[in-house]
Amino acid sequence: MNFHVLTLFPEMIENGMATSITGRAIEKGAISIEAINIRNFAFNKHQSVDDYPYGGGAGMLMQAEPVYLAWEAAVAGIRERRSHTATGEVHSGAGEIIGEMSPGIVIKEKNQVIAGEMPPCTIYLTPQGKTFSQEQAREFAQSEDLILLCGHYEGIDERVLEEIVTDYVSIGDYVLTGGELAAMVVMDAVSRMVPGVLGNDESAGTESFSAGLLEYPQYSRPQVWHGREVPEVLMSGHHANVDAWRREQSIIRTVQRRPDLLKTADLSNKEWNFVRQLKKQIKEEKNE
Ligand code: 6GU
Repeated sequence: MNFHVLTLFPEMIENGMATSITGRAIEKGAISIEAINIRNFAFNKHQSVDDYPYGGGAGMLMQAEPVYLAWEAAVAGIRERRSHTATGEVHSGAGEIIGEMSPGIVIKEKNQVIAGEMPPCTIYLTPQGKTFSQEQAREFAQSEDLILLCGHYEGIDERVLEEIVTDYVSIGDYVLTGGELAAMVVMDAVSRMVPGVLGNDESAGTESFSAGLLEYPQYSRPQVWHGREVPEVLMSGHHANVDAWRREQSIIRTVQRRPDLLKTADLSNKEWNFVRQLKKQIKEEKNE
């Protein structure tokens, strides 16, 4: 997975992703992150990247041209790398199409990419986008390259968005000062779906959220802390009982904290009855 981030603050992206699991994934080569500074593409008279909005109003807008040139540089880099990858893998013929690699890119001859290629997925991080989800993270993880566009000021000239953006993504209903943190949220969630990024220990529990239930509570040593005991069943060594207890705790927690998730949960009839019972109990407690 190769991330290409178009931003006015490349060091924020580089520093933010260099730590912990994503940092290790970069070192291992399971993911790569290229932060492209939009300011390097401000070739106009004043080397500016922002200007006042037509029609008036507060704040400044990012101009179309520097954003477009930064995007073109990202796409050119992707095509260049893909054409190299193609040589050696694809046997060249005399002009006819001889193979297909990296979705949408058709190889005609050695090192030659022809028309019909699709530009890579380009994500604009904006509170006006579709709310990001685990499902979307899984979809994005199928791409070999993702371009992420981070806005600043009051937004970006609409015309360049129309030309380059394939997906509008928000990370929640609140407003950030810029798209960088949102881009890092997306890259983190996508990265952990990429094979080789998580170790075996870390990948356990990955699917619980997508199954429509929250994770069960967990405990480690000591057995008593601040007078609080670890639930006895977890000390029993009885695996079936432990699994049953955890499943029940997941259901209780989901009903209490995120009842909206239950819509997508796959529960047995017995468990749905348990959910009804829990909901009734919560309602009664509220009325007391
Ligand atoms: Cl993706 N960008 C910005 N600037 N603010 C946000 C957001 C994104 N998602 C929620 N708030």
